[in-house]
Amino acid sequence: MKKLLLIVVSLLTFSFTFAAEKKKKIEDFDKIEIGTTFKMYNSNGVELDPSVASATVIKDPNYEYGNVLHVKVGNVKSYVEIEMPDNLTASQASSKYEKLKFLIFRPEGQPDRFQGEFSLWFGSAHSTTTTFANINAPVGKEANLTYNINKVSGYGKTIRFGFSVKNVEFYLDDIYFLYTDYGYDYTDPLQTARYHADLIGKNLGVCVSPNQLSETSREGQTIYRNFNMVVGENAMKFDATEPSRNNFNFNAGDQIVNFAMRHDMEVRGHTLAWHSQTSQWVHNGNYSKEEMLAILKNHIFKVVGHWKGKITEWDVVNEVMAENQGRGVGQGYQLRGKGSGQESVWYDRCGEEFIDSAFVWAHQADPDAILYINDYNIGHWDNHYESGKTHAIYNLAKRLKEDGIPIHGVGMQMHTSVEGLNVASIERTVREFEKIGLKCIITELDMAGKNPSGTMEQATQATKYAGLADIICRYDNAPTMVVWGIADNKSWLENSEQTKPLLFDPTLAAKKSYLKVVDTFEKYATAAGVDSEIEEDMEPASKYVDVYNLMGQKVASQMLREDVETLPAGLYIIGGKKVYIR
Ligand code: 9MR
Repeated sequence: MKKLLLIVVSLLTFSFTFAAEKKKKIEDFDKIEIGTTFKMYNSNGVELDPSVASATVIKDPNYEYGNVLHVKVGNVKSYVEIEMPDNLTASQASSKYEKLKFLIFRPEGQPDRFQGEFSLWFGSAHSTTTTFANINAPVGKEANLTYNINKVSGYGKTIRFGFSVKNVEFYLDDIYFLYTDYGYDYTDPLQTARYHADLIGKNLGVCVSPNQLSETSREGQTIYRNFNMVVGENAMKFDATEPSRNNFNFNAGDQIVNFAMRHDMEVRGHTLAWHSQTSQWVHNGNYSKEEMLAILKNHIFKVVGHWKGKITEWDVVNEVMAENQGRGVGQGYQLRGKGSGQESVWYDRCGEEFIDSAFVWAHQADPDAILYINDYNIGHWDNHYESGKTHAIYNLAKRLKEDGIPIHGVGMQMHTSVEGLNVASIERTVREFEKIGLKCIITELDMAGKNPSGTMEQATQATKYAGLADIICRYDNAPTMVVWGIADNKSWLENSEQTKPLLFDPTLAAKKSYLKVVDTFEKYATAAGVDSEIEEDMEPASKYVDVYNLMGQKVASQMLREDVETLPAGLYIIGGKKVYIR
């Protein structure tokens, strides 16, 4: 008799409350004693004498139960100063809050024309000045004004704001910060992309350095809670692993692998044969072709061998394509050659066979590892400056595969821009590789913006990140998307704090881009129905199960099936299926 066993790990009770707009009150003056004065400053931060500019709390002339701030500006552009709530500092407030909103009332007798710039400071740090324009505050009517906040640093505890208009008077009330609360709690696994990616067997990865991996730091936690794959940003490169000939140092890489194992994450190995970050002794040694190949072979056997079974996939060859190719499918490829200014030490001294050999050696060193060739400025198939190089690497990967070389796929680094990325064109490339039986994954994604404060641009970025995640969810030959860094302020890209290329902001709060990626993985996990239950046709005999973690290590032998729910929270493989225990 067949028995239907249901272990419900259904998590339908949670809900996402993304993207609600919230406000934080700064001041409404109602609890401040009438007659209290606030300081006024000029645009150079010099405090003004009350005879030049004043701000006094008065009873609201339009509403008997409330107070307002009566601001009088003389012949100097003047700005009122108000303390922020909760001891907020300039840097905290300006990174969390997006807009300043307040009510203004201009009494009868004021000129109709009210034109100028609006300016805002946090403490003495300048945040925003608008362009000269009509300010929409008609005489005799209450008006709500809203201005964008730009991030500043510093510890100032006040805001200063006002207009570049002289000889005016107005009332201020109901001053608020506005912000978007995405309702994201990173300590709840169900709200993370990782949770959903795990369920559908896809990888969302991030590059890391060992110093980011403390489990007690918010950064370390952000990494393992939100991502299920890591890659060493520098730790496994040639210069890090073999600093002098045949002397290997696996320390930094081991820290990454151990962290990954503690958190059931996969590891990508990056990278074995690359011209850059190859130790000086290789460049300077004046080695013959045979010696160079022997050096590379030894390196690959030692490094891949050291992490055999622990590193799932390797970038075997990195950035070997010459930059400007201008060629189509079937028209060959050009490698980084001598005199091009882009030499590869391996290609120069060994010729193309170093590529074929590197793949063969990596495969011999770990037959289970998935092997990639990786490059930048590839991914867009048609009508794009990347197209020629995309076709060239396609031609090379196809050649390798047809020659029986153990290559499994192509890694598109995708150091790209919000403006330059065309998701449909990337999908076309994934499909083209699928047709020739190769994987095609995203290995070093960052998407820089052009406009330093653009909220619109960040919305577009979110849509494009989600578009790429969507490809990862739909194509079997595209199981992986790795971002090149966690927070916008910590990236190899210059000015990244301004161009905001990544998924988390400098405070490690999830950006809209991350939340859209979560939504995407969740959509496919829900459609696959994998998070609600496991069903098994089991004979009564299999009352006991072995339980494995995601690295395939056994964590419990012959456990009573109904007891699996007592396991510590996490993902397990039970009866060949992923099961989430809350
Ligand atoms: O992000 C890496 C940075 O910390 C290193 O200084 C740099 C040195 O070349 O390498 C960066 O990572 C590169 C990656 O290994 C290969 N593709 C391009 C990446 C960005 O330069």
